[in-house]
Amino acid sequence: MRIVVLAGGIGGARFLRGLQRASPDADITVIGNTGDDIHLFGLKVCPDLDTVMYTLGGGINEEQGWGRTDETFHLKEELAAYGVGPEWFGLGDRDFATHIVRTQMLSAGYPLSAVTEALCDRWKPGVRLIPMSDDRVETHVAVTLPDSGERKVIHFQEYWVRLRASVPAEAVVPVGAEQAKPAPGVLEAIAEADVILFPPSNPVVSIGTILAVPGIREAIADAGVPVVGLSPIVGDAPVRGMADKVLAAVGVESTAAAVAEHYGSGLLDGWLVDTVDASTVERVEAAGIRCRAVPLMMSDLDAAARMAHEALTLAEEVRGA
Ligand code: FO1
Repeated sequence: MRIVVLAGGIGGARFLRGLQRASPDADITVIGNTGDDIHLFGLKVCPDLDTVMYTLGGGINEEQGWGRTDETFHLKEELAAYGVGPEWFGLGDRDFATHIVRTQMLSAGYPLSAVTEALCDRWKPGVRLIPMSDDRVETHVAVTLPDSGERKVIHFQEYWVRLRASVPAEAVVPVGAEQAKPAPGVLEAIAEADVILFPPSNPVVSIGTILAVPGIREAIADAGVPVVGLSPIVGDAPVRGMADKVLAAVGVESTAAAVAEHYGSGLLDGWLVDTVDASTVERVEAAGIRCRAVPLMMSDLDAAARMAHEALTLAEEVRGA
């Protein structure tokens, strides 16, 4: 079975590990979000691609869900001693190596998709990981700074990591997305898929950014195969992260049903909500999306595998309908 998964960072990566457990023989292609990418110290950092690569390759810091295991921060400390920041973004020594290799290859003229493939040669994640685009896309967030009252547009990482989404996101803009082209292999993988899954990743800044690349949304809608998503919102709050902050920016309430409606029946065929949200199943089905309530807390690998199994079961149900 050929499965295509649109993935952001931690939620997407952990779901993918469950999917590999639930469907060990599946041929999985991951279309990774690159809107979180940031240039720091002259290096290109791709947090979501790296989170998927390290998680599936066994190199992730399990506790925080991003960055490398067994990490040290000497380089960051040395840079700080020169007054070179930002200090708010935690790049470790082992992680730096990835960004150096990536930047070197990009400078030599390789596209990001080829660079990602080369990095994955080391990590062997067991999936084909493709960035959504080889073109530069950067998510920016419009905020009003609490101290100065100044309205400013800042990089997504500054909003997420430095400000911890503590001020309302007034707008979320995937800068460059409109001009971006899907990376080689993205549209082909979608066209050849048997099932397309949206893991419980952020619907605005992860999956929303991937869908903002012209051609990807249309290809998924036209694929003619079941498209099934899992709600990142459980009991009206995000399972992890601060998805509610960016959902508000696009006028979507922070509920499992509202996120399903936001994707819409033109895109989604099936939607899984948590058992605590069972009362919303009817509302989602009324929107033309087949819905089931199952446990959606990815507390460990077994739980993630059960979620993946439920998603594949719902996909088969949709296919047979
Ligand atoms: N998240 C944090 O909360 N603090 C950090 O200092 C931080 C550094 C970092 C470095 C490399 C990387 O690949 C990811 C990193 N993240 C960090 C996670 C990242 O900012 C976000 O969680 C994702 O971009 C959202 O998917």
